[in-house]
Amino acid sequence: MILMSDIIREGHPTLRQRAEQVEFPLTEENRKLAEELMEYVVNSQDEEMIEKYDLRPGVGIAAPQVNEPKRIFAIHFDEESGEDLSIIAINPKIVSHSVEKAYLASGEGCLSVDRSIPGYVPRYARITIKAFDLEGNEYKLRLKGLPAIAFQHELDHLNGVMFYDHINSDNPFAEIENAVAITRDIAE
Ligand code: NB4
Ligand code: NI
Repeated sequence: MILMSDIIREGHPTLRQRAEQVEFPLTEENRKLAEELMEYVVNSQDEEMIEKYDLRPGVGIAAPQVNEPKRIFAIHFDEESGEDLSIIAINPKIVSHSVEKAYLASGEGCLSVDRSIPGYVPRYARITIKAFDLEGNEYKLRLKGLPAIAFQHELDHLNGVMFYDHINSDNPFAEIENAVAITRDIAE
């Protein structure tokens, strides 16, 4: 299982690299990697596992964060969170997006960033994505709200982009044109 000690932190060159496309059929190694990414996210939302392994809660994690520069990530929102999205995305891409932007009113955090960086992270409010599952079947989804924000945060990791690259350094909480604020209790 993935532990915090497996998660690389900012400053590590892999976090600034463009990750490689994944070939199908998946190698046993890549299938195991994808499944372990999902396992981490699910574990990180389970009080006992958090306690036992000192995990930092997350709703997503990308392969580069465990020093695997491959275009794979997992996102998981459990039922309680009111968002039902639990996906492994391989070779994901955004095929279209809204003009309207959105941002988390509470800002964003990252398992690879051990400091709080305040500020709005402008992202697309609604996106249509395509990705492949473990069997190599392509799937298409329309996402909005927190799932859309999470998908864009993870996709950024595959392109060597960190959430704070989007924050207006002069005025981190400057009003964002044509954007909607997403308010969620993100108990990290
Ligand atoms: C990715 C997110 C940062 C902004 C929004 C949120 C948490 C992360 C980073 C968008 C994607 C990890 C991956 C949370 C969290 C709400 C749901 C369900 C019950 C606790 C959980 C807490 F932990 N971000 N952490 N950061 N990243 N919501 N929640 N709650 O997930 O670095 O690249 O369990
Ligand atoms: Ni992150």
